[in-house]
Amino acid sequence: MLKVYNSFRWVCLSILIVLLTGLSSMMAQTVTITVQHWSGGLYSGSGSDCGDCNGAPDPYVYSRYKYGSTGTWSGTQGNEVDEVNCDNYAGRTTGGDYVVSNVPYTDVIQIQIDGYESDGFVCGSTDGSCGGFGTPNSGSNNVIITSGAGICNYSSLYSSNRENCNSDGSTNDYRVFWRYRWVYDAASLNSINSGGSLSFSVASDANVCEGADPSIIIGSGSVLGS
Ligand SMILES: [Ca+2]
Ligand SMILES: [Ca+2]
Ligand SMILES: [Ca+2]
Ligand SMILES: [Ca+2]
Repeated sequence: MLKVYNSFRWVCLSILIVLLTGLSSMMAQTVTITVQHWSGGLYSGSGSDCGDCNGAPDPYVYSRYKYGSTGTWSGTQGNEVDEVNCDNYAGRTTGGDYVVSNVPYTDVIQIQIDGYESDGFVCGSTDGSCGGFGTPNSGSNNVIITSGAGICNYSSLYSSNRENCNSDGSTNDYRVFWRYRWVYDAASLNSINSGGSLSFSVASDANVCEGADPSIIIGSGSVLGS
């Protein structure tokens, strides 16, 4: 009899574990992130070639992003601006924000960098080419999404460095400044508008961004009209 009771107890315990596991995966919170290449350029770092045969250097610097667990690399963002001296940085001139949803709440943002110092035919081939995207040698990478910035607001600027890129007899280091923001997925007011319920114990229901989605939220937290 005791043996039967023990078996029954184990079956109950197993069912409970399965239920709890399923419940926790259903409740796994996801977020939407927006990542921006803010600016980029040559930095003197470990010894960039800061000269140019035609005025100041012409740094073309690119970045791309992904979230750590299962994301694929974003499109390219970057700056292509001539006559920018070392340790000066040009704002983004190409590519748009990387925006992606369904990112696990606990994930990280990763960055890769590419760059070269553009030269026309007068100066031979381009200097200090990285030859493609690669992992930063120093600076920020693998930034934990929810601890690097508060909900809704942009983070401070992060800086990430790709170093020792070499071509045409020159070695260059490149720096990218970037920032990001995040919000919870599943705008709760959409569901209440369609007859659903609103629970302030659910993170995605209790946080909406001023001036964002939905746009009717104003600074006081009031909901205007319908
Ligand atoms: Ca050069
Ligand atoms: Ca130049
Ligand atoms: Ca040049
Ligand atoms: Ca050259």
